[in-house]
Amino acid sequence: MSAPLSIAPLDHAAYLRYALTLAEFAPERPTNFRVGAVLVDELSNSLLSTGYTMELPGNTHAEQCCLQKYNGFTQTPGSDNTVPSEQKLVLYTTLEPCNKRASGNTPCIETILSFRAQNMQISKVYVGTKEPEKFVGENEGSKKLEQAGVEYLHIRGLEEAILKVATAGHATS
Ligand code: HJL
Ligand code: ZN
Repeated sequence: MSAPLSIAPLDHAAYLRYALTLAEFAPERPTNFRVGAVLVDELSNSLLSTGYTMELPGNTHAEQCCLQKYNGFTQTPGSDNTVPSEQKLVLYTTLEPCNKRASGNTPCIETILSFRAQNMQISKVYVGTKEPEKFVGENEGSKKLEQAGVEYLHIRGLEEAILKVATAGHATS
């Protein structure tokens, strides 16, 4: 997928709003959050992949779906998948990527960093809000990204809307 977008280059709030529209496709469940994610080449301003919670079969996260789909588009057996120098991969996600999952599944931080091992460096992660301390205590996702040299940027203004979508289906107390 590489589509021209009507989103202006570096309009981070617009990309996050787009990710939020994707989050609304996720099923409502009391045991996780509904999240949307978008992978963009920041240099050409092209959309590379999208994902939302449980888009792919199984108990999948938005970032995981987005990156797994991108891998599916680009991976040709025997080919070099290095990000060309004219590309700069950045990930937008409505919620801070997870560093620990209550299910014990692979956290999205590991998936994001594993892209680097395949020479597909994700330079920046733009996030709409931190993960609420509901399922796994404090999420250290942002810290782990920064420690690994991936820029982590909180884009402000959509927190309330993002949490409303993320927690739909949760019991109110
Ligand atoms: C992010 C997602 C999603 C979460 N976070 N960034 N993207 N669902 O698509 C984080 C939350 C975990 C719970 C339950 N949610 O999802 O901490 O069952 O959903 O592995 O810890 O873990 P599982
Ligand atoms: Zn995750």
